[in-house]
Amino acid sequence: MNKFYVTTPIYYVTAKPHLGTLYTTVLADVINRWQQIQGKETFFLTGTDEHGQKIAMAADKAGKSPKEFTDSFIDAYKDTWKEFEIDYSHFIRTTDEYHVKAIQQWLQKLIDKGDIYKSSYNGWYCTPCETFLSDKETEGAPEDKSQDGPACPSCSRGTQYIEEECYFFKLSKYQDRLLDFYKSHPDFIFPQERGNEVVSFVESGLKDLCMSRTTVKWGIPFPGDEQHVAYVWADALNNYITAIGYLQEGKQAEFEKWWPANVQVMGKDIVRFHAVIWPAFLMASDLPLPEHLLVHGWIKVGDQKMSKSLGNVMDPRFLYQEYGPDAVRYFLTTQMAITQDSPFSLQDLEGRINSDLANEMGNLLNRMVTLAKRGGLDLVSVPADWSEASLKLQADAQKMVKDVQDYLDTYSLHMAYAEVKRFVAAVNAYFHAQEPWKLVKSDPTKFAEVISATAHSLYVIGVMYWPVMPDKMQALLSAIGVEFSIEKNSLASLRGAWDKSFTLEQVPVLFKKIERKKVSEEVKVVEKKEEVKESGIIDIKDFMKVNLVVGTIESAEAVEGSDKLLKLQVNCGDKGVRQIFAGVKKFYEPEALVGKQAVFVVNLKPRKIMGMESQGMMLFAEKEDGGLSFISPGAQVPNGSALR
Ligand code: ME8
Repeated sequence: MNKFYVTTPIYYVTAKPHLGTLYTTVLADVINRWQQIQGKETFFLTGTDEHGQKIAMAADKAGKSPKEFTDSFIDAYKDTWKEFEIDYSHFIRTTDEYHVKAIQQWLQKLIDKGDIYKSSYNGWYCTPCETFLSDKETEGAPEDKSQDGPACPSCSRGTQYIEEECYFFKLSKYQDRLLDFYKSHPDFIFPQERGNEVVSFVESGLKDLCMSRTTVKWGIPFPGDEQHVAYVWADALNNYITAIGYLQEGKQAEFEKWWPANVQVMGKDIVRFHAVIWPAFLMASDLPLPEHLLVHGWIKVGDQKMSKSLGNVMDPRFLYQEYGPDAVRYFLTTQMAITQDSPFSLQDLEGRINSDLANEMGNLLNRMVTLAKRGGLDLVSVPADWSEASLKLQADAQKMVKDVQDYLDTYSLHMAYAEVKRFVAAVNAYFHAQEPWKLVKSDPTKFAEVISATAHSLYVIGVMYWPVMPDKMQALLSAIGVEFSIEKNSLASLRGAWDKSFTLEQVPVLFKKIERKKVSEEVKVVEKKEEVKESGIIDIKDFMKVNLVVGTIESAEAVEGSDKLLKLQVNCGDKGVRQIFAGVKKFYEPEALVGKQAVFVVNLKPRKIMGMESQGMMLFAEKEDGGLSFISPGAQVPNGSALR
């Protein structure tokens, strides 16, 4: 099969994209490009999920119609993907007309088949996840249904009780077929541990799924019963087939060409939807199931998942401007282990840029080209003989390519690229051991051989890293005279003996070393004092606008690169755990603040500090000596207590 179809989830457009959504999308892009250099014809789908209660509520809060609201974020998604070289084939929006029509036809098909029936639903619902909780998940729910219900097992937020007429999908009917499928396809889900969780969930028993809502108006009208709109996941999951022509006139051949998907990439929050409901929908539609699901862990900030609702998201734009797209793509692909949750920090990102990219790779290219040119070697030809060390390097390159291929067959991206990184280190070791700076005078033949082996190695590195860093690897390859194209420089071009000639060009600065200074400047910009408004008398209404609460500082750490800032995690009770920056490094050791109650403003517009959000302000009193002292209540009070 020479085709490859890869998808990302379609993201809820309640805000601009963030580092978490970028992570998934970069992984899918790397997979897509990897397939391209293997000579496959590929289709890469991404897009946005635009219906449902969550979007309707967010739009309402913003004072916009749902469509106006979702429209306002689309450019931000498309621009960010463009900046990060995300080469998608199609961007689907679930408000697209072809999708809406296909969903209505699909629902009708299932109604006709008897897989959808009308009844009524009552139970607890999590709006942020757009999920109905199972019986097991609602054990211990409050008697009083008007209260917030049990915490959602996925996002830990409160749930609401709903009671309404709805259409059900006979999910329970597919329980045995699903279990048989998992058994006969043990590699359906990568990594496999995530598959085990799914099997035990299905084994514990599936209930039929509510497929429509009457209390939500923002959705696809249910065929034949316009009081109902399609449940948002019933609408969203099918994007993977409507985008390639499912149930659209004249598109059957295109649909059959691409479906089933080879791999569908997602975070672990939505694995149940994709590994249980989605396959059951496909079974009911008599369609084949996707080959694989690739399920990755969270990008975390401290102990928390990075998420729009927690407000701790890192803005991809900041990373793009500060570090460039390829370095960020490199970091996300190679440093985040797909199997686990991984913390993200700018310090780690800068560390990798400086050591892996600027030192190891950039310097190697630079030193090789500079030295070769100094030795008069603008054209590097194939030597008559390869030394033992060069043959060893060549064998190492072949092995590395094979190992990468094996790892990528199971979508172990971070493991695969760890092999390329190891090879870069091996080439550096070879280059230094050969001491070409001495050979340039003493043994020009050997010198030319070392340069050729290094140029061949850089060629292999350039092609192998192209899926991760398309722009920088094209620059690397053109420095050794290779105009990159997928057809000419595919994986196949790396196999066989080393027989290439290279024309050495001027070396670009591939990756600039990051000076910590740069980050401090950023901090200074953010720290710049807001203009103080002319002081004057205010009335009580003005005072009441400021939401002051007591919170407990759960953790505190110094912000590296800043001589002023401490980063605090503050438990503000029902106002949540807030990340708040305070410019008091000079006055307090971080440990001295941990466990203390203090006063915080919690309705300030969030500010970006080093790309992270500060979600409030800690209050201090000025001391006589110019120092600052925090303000605490006279007695221990519950977190979130208001000041009046
Ligand atoms: O769930 N770390 O949309 P969504 C890693 N519309 N990945 C993260 C992340 C983090 N901190 N935060 C988000 C939806 N993601 C539905 C999907 S598909 C038919 C419908 C990524 O906007 C990750 O891929 O909440 C996660 O699964 C997805 O964003 C959730 O995006």
